[in-house]
Amino acid sequence: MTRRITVAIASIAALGIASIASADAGHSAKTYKASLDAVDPAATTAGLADVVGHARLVDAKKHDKVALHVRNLAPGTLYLWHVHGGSCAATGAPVAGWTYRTHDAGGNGTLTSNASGNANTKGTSVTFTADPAKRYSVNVHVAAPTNGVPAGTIIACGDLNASKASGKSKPHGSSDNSRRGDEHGPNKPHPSQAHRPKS
Ligand SMILES: [Cu+2]
Repeated sequence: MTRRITVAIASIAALGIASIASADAGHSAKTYKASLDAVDPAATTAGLADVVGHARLVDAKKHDKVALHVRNLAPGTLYLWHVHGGSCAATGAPVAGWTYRTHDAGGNGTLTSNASGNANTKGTSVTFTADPAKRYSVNVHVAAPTNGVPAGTIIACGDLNASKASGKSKPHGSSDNSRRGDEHGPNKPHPSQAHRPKS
């Protein structure tokens, strides 16, 4: 008797968790961020040991978007990039359904650095829905053989992690004007978060 009750309670609890998770996934936009770092030894061999970047992905109901910023690339050079399934440590295939602002005939995102070695680009999707059970990452590949590193080799990668700050999206040059007087500026982290005591 006792055992049966325990089982019933356990399954109710499991159902509750499952329905909360799925209701949440179908609702508001979620933001994911990635910090890209060099993937060695390929990056160093390619002369890109200091490559860094960041990506921001918004998984909305329909208008999903991803923005990528990369620094310390070779000047004026074409690279490839994607949103991938899997983490940087266990990279899967590029996620289908993304349309990159510039791309090659195969649909690979293309990224061209400026004279300073910086590059910015973005992509959109109407079908992307992050599976909470899966990992995603953003990476950059050399498009051409570089110092013996074969074309297509990943030289920078960052794992996408859900952002705690997904509620406060920052629209282009609007509402922040009201905070101009704040000497710390609108983008500084909140001090109370930085000094949280260790537990
Ligand atoms: Cu890729």
